[in-house]
Parts: sequence; structure tokens; C-alpha cells
Amino acid sequence: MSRPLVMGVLNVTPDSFSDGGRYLDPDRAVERGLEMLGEGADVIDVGGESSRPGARPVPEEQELSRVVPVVESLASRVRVSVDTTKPAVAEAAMSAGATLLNDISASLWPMLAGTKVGWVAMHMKGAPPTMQDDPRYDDVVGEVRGFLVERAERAAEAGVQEIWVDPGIGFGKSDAHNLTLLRHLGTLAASGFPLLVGTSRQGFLGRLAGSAGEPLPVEDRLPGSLATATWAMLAGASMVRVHDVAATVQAASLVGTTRLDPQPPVHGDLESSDLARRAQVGTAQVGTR
Ligand code: HH2
Repeated sequence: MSRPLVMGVLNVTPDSFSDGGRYLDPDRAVERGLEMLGEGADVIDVGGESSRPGARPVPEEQELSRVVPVVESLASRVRVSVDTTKPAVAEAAMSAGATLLNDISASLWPMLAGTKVGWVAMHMKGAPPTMQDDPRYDDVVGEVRGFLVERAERAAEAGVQEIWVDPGIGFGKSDAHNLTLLRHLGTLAASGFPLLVGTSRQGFLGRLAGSAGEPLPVEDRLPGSLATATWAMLAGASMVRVHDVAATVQAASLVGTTRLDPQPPVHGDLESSDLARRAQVGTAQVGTR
């Protein structure tokens, strides 16, 4: 059965907002990567620098030493992407076997021309240390879409073969901006480039579901993460980036079987082979325009 793809988050950092400190030891990180593979992850996204609001930049040498051994161990067993904004880290990770560059700066495409490595262009207003200090837009959907399409077209012209766009939920956006983008994901999904969305365990989910002014802690944000991932997949996202892989794969499978058929079939309406055939048609068009 086909379904939207699931990218599992693997942060080899001490300070990531959700899994910080858990996988700083390379053996633990590889173990977690393999665990997510077992849960059905299609891609493991390895990062060595947190991009949470207020995060401090990490020196290149340190990021290299966190990321490269983990990519090296995982890349023969599962597709690996590297989440970095540093060309040297991207280069080293690609040499170690990463085949997707998850670029939250949306600026590294020139180094991919002539390679088979894919590229994720994410929208971010500002930079992590200050991006949540009163971000403003006149038209958040139009601005994000315009930026992503412009970058993606430049990358395509330069010869990058697989290009993903990502609105960067939570990156220089207020809670209202995040919700507006989620409401209009269909517009982004129709941009001509496959859409990746990451909302997993984000702060806005904790604030929206919290009570008495207290946000839900990170470990209690699975319901909101799953709801928004499912929402994104139904709106046309071809991949979601998540911490909770097993639950999201289950949701993605459900979306895969239902998204071409908004009316659930009455029992006995369709043979299971018909359902399987329909699901096949819904296969994510990975990496194509
Ligand atoms: N979110 C984070 C990091 N990288 N990449 C893409 N393409 N889209 C995202 O939404 C995205 C991303 C932040 O999440 P996480 O990696 O869990 O935290 P941290 O940045 O603190 O390491």
C-alpha cells in the first residue's frame, strides 16, 4: 500500500527542543535511527545543530563530529537526510551517504547541481536566535509560497533533480501565522513541488491545547502532532517530519487508503483489491515537479 512518506527526526544535539540530549552518543543515535526504521520511517533526518527559537549556533567542527558518524552508520540501511545550513557539514554528510539535504536556510542548492542528492527548501523568516521576536507578514501564505517557488525554480534551473518545499511552521511565525499556513496548505501543495510539513511537538501545539495559560509539555503533544500531520497529509503533503514515527506511519497509511475516496466505502461496496488499486494511485510523487 502506498502512503505519504514519513521522515523521522534524529537530533544528535544536547539542546534540541524535544529530543535534545537523548542521542548525543552516536551509538544511541544509530540505535534510535534503526528503531524509527523499524517503525516504518522512510527517511531519517540527522541534525547536529538545534534550530529551536533562541538556539545558539554550533561550531562547524562540532556539528561535523556529531553528524558524520551517525550518517555513516545509517546510510547503508535507510535513506538519510542531513539537517544543516553549513556547506561543509552537508558535503561531509553526503560523502558519508546522505542523499537528501534538509536546508532550513533554503540557500544551499548550488552545491547539489550535478549530483543526485535531493534538496528540501524550507521557509524561515529571520534566524533561530531571534526569529520569534514579533514576526510580521502582510500575506503569510503568499509570501511563503512566493519564496519557496522562487527558490525551487532556481534550484531546478541549476539542475537539482529532487526538490521539496516546506513552509517552515514555527520558523519566524506566530501561532496565528502557523494556523493560517496550515489552513492553506493546499495552496502550497499545488506549487508544483512536493510538499514537506513539520509540526511535530511544536510549541504552538502546546499553547493551543494547554489550559490556564500553561502550555502542554513536549511529551504531551502527540495528539496535536498527529492531528496536524494528518491534516497536512490530507491537504496534499507528500512527506511529514515527525518525532513519533510509529503513530504517524499508522496515520499516513490511513491517509494513503482514503485520500482519493473522501466517502468511506460502505462495507461490501468495494473489493479489497479495488481499495488496494486506489491506494496505489495515491503514491507520493517523490521528487518530481
Ligand atoms: N523543524 C525543525 C528542524 N528542522 N526541517 C524542516 N524541513 N522542517 C521543519 O519543520 C523542521 C526542520 C525543528 O525541530 P527539531 O529538529 O525537533 O528541533 P531542534 O531544531 O531543536 O533540533
